[in-house]
Amino acid sequence: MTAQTCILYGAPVDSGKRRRGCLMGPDAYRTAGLAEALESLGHRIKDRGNVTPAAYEAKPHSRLHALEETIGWTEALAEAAQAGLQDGLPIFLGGDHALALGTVLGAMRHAQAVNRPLFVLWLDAHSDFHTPATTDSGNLHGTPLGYVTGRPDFHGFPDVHTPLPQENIAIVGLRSVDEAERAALQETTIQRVDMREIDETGIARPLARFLDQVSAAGGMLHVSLDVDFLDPSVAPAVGTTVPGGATIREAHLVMEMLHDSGLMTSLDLVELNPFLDERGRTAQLMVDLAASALGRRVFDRPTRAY
Ligand code: Z70
Ligand code: MN
Ligand code: MN
Ligand code: MN
Repeated sequence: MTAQTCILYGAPVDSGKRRRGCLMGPDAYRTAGLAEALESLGHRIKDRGNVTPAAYEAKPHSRLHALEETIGWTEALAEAAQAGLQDGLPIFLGGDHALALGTVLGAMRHAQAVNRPLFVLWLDAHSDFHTPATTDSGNLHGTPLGYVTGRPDFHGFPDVHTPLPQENIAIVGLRSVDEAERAALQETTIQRVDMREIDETGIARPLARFLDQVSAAGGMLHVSLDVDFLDPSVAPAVGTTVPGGATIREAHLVMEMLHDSGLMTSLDLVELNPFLDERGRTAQLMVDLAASALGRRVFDRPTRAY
């Protein structure tokens, strides 16, 4: 296995929704032993501590929650992602999913600088494809895929100069999509793998299809893992529980396939709310999944059967 330089960034973003607690995520991951787990796999670990948002002035809004703070996080995390990608494989310890407004933007800037295409694997119950104009909840954690694909109405956010091509995105685990998102997604070439498809074909087949596409294009791959990709019975530490999610085994398989592909270049761990956890089990599961993505395995298994 190739040793990597894993660069940990705490991203205690709690502005993407109203229920508080994701700001405790970075400490929970450190307490659960993320650095030690990756180190034991032979990787070099650099923990750069927690990112802080760029200066902002909060204003009251009728619809959008914590808009200015989220813009501040977007600016700071885009810079962190760009810096991290120059030095190794950045891992963002969230924080809610609004952090991906910044991390994916930074990954896009980096990919453009090195002249490689960027792909995004979004492991989530939700599609997070809203814009500030279409969101009913006003929660900006529901918007990052809308932002990076160049949808309108992200006033005040850093300019997305070259949007991410829709066909470079796969969302896996879908089971809660708002009507406005569904209508907009239907018009796109974003690859959508819902729980029905996972039940019908297994999770390996659609994932392998996507990884083959990334590989053929010589692409970089940003992976954004939302805790609610998992079923709430095994991952209770999340504000928006949606029943019918991925099992521990499906999630580990995804991570093991990502490792075997050698394609992952950056990783978000998002939406962990330690205030809602049960004796740290969700934080521990997320650490174990990150370890699988970085090479932990039971046995080597060189051939792919799908
Ligand atoms: C809903 C909204 C969302 C994550 C919840 C939910 C969005 N579509 N995203 N949890 N990670 O409020 O926009
Ligand atoms: Mn408000
Ligand atoms: Mn999400
Ligand atoms: Mn979600």
